[in-house]
Amino acid sequence: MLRVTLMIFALCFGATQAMAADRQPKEHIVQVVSDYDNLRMYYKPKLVVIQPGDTVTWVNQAEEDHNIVSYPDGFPKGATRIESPYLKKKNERWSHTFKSVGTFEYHCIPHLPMGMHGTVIVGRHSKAEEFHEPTAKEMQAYHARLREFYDEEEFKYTTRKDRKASKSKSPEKHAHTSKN
Ligand SMILES: [Cu+2]
Repeated sequence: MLRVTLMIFALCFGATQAMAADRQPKEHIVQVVSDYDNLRMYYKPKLVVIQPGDTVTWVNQAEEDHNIVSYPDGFPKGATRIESPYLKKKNERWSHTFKSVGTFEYHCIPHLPMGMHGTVIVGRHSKAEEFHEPTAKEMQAYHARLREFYDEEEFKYTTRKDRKASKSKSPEKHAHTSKN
């Protein structure tokens, strides 16, 4: 893993001007916690702030099915969406090296209603308009994944755009203006 990380680092190095020349890429560990006593499933820490080229490794703390999946509109434009396979066994791990700057919002599909979500900020925060805008096809695929666990009535996922639209319908005035 380290060798691969270093190789990616070497490949990206020339293009990533923001990265300090003397900085080595780091690995950040996020524990994937199943707290059966308190009926909670969560990522610990819930937020990691890293630099481009760093790797985040999620480690399953129990024998429980969890995954790490980006919301369709929860990652920066031009970046790769993250979706892990299921971590099933205790100590099973999955790593992702983040090359693009911005905010990545993710969650665990089966435990989303329990609030199992997390955030990775790479370099700096994304502005709302910098997030990936999902295509209809991507939304369909994402809803198909959710339907493996929930029916439509049980779970509705709205995009950033939907939320913005429903917000602007309210009589409340906002200072910002829309680009559209
Ligand atoms: Cu989970």
